[in-house]
Amino acid sequence: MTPEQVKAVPLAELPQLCDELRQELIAIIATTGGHIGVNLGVIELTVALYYSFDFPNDGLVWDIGHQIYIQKMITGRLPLLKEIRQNGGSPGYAYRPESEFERVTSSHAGASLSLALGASMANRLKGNTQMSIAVTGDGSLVEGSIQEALNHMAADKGRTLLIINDNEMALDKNFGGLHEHLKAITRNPEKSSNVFTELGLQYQGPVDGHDVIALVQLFKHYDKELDAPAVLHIKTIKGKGLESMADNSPVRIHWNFPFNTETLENTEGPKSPSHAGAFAQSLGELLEQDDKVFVITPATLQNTGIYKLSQQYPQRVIDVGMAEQHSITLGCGMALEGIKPIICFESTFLQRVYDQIIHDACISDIPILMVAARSGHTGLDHCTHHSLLDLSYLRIVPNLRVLYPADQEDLKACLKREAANLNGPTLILFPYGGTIDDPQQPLELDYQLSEQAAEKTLILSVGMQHLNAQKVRAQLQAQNINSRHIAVTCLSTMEPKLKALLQQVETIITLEENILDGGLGSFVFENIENGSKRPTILRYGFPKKYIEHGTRDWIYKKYHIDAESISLSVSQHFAQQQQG
Ligand SMILES: Cc1ncc(C[n+]2csc(CCOP(=O)(O)OP(=O)(O)O)c2C)c(N)n1
Repeated sequence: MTPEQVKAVPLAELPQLCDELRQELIAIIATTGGHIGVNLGVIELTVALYYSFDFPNDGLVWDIGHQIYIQKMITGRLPLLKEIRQNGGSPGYAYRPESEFERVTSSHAGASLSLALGASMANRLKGNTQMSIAVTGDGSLVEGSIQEALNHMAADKGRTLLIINDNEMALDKNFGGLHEHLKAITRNPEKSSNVFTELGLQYQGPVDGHDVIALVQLFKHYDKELDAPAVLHIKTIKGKGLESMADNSPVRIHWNFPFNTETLENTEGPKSPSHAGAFAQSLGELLEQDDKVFVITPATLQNTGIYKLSQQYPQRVIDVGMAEQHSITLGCGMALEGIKPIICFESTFLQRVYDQIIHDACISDIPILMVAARSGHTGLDHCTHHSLLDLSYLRIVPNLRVLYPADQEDLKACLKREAANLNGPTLILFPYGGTIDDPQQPLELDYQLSEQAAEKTLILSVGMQHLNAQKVRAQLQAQNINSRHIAVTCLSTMEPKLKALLQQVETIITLEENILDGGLGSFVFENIENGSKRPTILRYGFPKKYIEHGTRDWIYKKYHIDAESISLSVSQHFAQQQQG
């Protein structure tokens, strides 16, 4: 279906079109998995927007970009929706290269209103009168950048419309001062003032976000009359059409694996015990043993594995909502008073707090422990969700201790050790998913090195790449090339015994799930001392680009960082060396 075909539907038949889209969406997401709830909630909104405005001539930005499935369906991309979350398939979030209707590539909350306001100001400068629309959820409304944009928008004169899609949910039930305020407005719609009108903005709402005909009438009115920034507050039901799933599990209705449409049972699930599970187990023990330990997370209880702990320790596991920057500095404040804050992030969102880490925590050397789950490639998630820059931008921050435990056992030990000896800002990273293959042999860890004589060839790995490192080592062994494999876990300052080893070897092979620029290979290079005989460093990691989604196996092969590709490349290096 195309926007022109939507516009050709008689107004009275729009509810029927929405019902058909709803049934089709459920059938598709039941096979692909994905963000089912919010997309079921914005069917009428999306149809009404496309019916009333002229996109992409008018501007539309969805905050986060996880609610664009209907937009895909009505902008000629139904076949692509059926391929989301597959190797080589269409991404499950907004993706600019895919269509002129996707203004940006995104999955992080908070950017929509600044983008819309910027576009609106630019249009005015050019003498154009297009509408510029941002749609944000009530959970994302908390984000600092949206608040900054709201403040600015109140001082602007353009045709910018902020639509708040209030379904009273973020990942789980929403909470907090703004949430209570939206609820109070909903209870008492006659009251003429609220936070938006007090800011000087036009406000309308709350409006039934499932009444597609009323929405069209409202949008047509805005299109004709709007001459100043406005806020439209709509109420929707997250998961409309799948209420029984929504009622039973707010978290499943947010994002779900493929499921059976009759029984609503999931037909797929996680494939192996995850690092997040191991982390949560160890964190639970810390909470039990030490009442000075407090956990903070910015709306990422699920992906960090600590959801159950938040129910067990409601006073000491604190979800601050979608407020990444605040979460770090809140932890610093607690640490000033002798509390041991453990701030749990999904690694991709840690990018939002670089200055809080540097300025609020590290310059003052404040003892906080940050833990970031899903560092590295995050599989079938979006290119914006991978954390392939982690080593490059974090290991260089002065005063920050950066650790990347080698496996799940090491992660548990690392958490306990660091929490017990916390005397400065510390960050523990761990990867997405779990370890499917067990290491062939016990791992040699950088902080436990024996004085074993150096081999001429050293293989160094970070995180799950230790599995491939062991395979590469075995392959070399088969070619009579002896090597030693060490898992590097401390990325901020190299362990002294490892540093000493670097000065003695001829070849160093580094394996990492990070871009090569600034990653493990660079760390090794920086630790070769002036005057040492320079070893050859063979580096294997991702190129400096935004990597697409895909299963780890598929992506590793595509970028030649799987065991076979690395073994082949390393063997070619040694063969050339022998010839030369
Ligand atoms: C900066 C950032 N922090 C956290 C997330 C993870 N996340 C994805 S969706 C979501 C909840 C969004 O709530 P809301 O904006 O109300 O949208 P809806 O409930 O309609 O899905 C969260 C926390 C994110 N995408 N971006």
